[in-house]
Amino acid sequence: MAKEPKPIDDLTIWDDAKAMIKKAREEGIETVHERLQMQTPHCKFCELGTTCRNCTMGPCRISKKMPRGVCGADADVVVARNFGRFIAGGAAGHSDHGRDLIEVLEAIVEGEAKDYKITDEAKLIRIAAEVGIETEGRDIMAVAEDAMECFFGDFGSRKSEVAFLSRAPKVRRDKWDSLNMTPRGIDREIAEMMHRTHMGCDNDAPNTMIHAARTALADGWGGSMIGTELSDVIFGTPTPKMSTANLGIIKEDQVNLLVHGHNPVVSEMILAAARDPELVARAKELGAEGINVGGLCCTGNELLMRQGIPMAGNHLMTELAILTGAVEAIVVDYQCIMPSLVTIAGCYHTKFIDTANKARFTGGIHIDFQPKTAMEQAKEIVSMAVEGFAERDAGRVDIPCEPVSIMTGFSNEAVIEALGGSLDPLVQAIANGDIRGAVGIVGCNNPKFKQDSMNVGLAKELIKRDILVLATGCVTTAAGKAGLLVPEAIEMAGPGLKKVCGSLGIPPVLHYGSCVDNSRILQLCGALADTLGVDISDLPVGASSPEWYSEKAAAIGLYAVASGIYTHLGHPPNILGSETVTNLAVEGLEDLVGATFFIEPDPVKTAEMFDERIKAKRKGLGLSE
Ligand code: NFS
Repeated sequence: MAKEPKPIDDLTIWDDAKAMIKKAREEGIETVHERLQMQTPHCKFCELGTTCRNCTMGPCRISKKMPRGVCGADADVVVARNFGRFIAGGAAGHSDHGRDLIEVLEAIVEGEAKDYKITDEAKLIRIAAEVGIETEGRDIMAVAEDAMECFFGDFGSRKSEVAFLSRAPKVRRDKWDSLNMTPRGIDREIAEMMHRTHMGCDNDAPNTMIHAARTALADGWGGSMIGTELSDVIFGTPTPKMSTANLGIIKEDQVNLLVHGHNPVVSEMILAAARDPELVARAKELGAEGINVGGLCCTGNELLMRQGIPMAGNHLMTELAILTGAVEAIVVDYQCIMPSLVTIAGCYHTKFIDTANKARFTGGIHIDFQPKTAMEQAKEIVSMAVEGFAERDAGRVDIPCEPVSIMTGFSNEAVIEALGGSLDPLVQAIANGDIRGAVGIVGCNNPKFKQDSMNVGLAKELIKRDILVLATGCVTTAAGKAGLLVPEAIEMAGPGLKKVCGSLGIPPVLHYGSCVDNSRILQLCGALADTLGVDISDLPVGASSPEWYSEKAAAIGLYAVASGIYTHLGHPPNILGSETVTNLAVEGLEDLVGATFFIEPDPVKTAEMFDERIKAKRKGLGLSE
């Protein structure tokens, strides 16, 4: 590489990551950090969002010198179109994941998926009743079938709104109606976004942005929410439990299998197969103490929430986990999986196994995972990992640390139970100022940031100010590694939060699940607003994705804002080439939906911004400081 590599201390806040980056450099293995450096500086037009590749009269680049593309589109139109498609990509990812859960439910109903079952019948009945399905005295499979039909219907074009929109306050739904922002069907809004951004269609940037918000809402209150709720129905609703995190969860004396991706349909079955006595016996025959399943990214979060498996790391730890030299297999489904993992796995004995036809990796071992044959295939995968143990080169193993404890499992159901059956104690604590407000910190790592410096820095600053933090996705392991996900972390919190969390025995940063589980936070906000008789935009709450990178994170940010939640991003999406779009995002949306984005790379300043907002919202509700 021509450029001098960046000092390792600038790349991450973690010792385990530093040790593995050092090892990668010594062994001549390239990681995301070197590739970012090679790609820098990035194309200025692309950064500003002013490149258009939507037709072959172009491609065009819009600038002061060349203010219009061949078709006549200006910077506003081009930026809005690009952003709209970016959001559609994110909404499609989450929602297609949600659809996969409906298909598993369908297979259960039809008796075609013997390895899956309805684990939480009470939750199925509850959500079915919520979406208007008759449940009294009916067979659970009949209820499941109706729920399946209802949710499949949410993806289509025959409804005026998706079913779970009933969880949003009436004032909010009226607002969406008046703005043409009500999500009608999930696939419909995504397809319409592709249509609108075809050359010659929606050539009015604000109008395109409104539809982007509608598409994002279809994700948050539709596809993601269906994904979360049906995962709970099929695999169980999370309850609080303890686990561990960081690269130290990888065990020298065990077969290590890491699950990576998003959908619990694959990873839950892998975990079950890893407990198969025959496979465990075979692992022991080969000299291992057992089979250890560790989590990466969001499918890790799914298993952590429900089964308490240990977490190896978040997005920027995925390459580094393989560098321990002790991972027999990395099993992936889809989303957030760097194709570089195949290459790095190839530098070791690690088998890279992909399981989804819609996410295949050249050079990976492909298993076409189907609900019908799930356990059989999961055993085949685990068996590959077990046999791989014999190929491990002990001389190349380096597990850089001991794991730290974390607490997980905070579904809304679990929180309400901990509160004694209703949200009232939480409302009380907010009203008396012990909890001044709440912020969800969600999403990714991005090598453009010192890994987890923002994720952790912001969480610490907020809890100090008695602002409760809900963490999901890749922020989870960040918070966990920083010691924020254990009850003892109340020592880092302000006096009010310390009192409330201390009395409940919970951490001041609650692990709320994977990225699709941000829908849990939406539901909670809806319920809080209803309890108080106000709109979501009146609540002292916020959302943040400090180190975001993905289309999905942008969709999350936009559905949060469109739901009335003031939302922080650590760096801007590629929209700065349009003043109209930028101003709408950071200002204009306030008048429309009662919230905006704000962009701020510094965690302390970000916390101050949230603090100000929360003060104002508390005042608006007539609450004292
Ligand atoms: Ni969500 Fe970010 Fe990916 Fe999960 Fe992690 S990178 S958008 S947090 S794993 S989806």
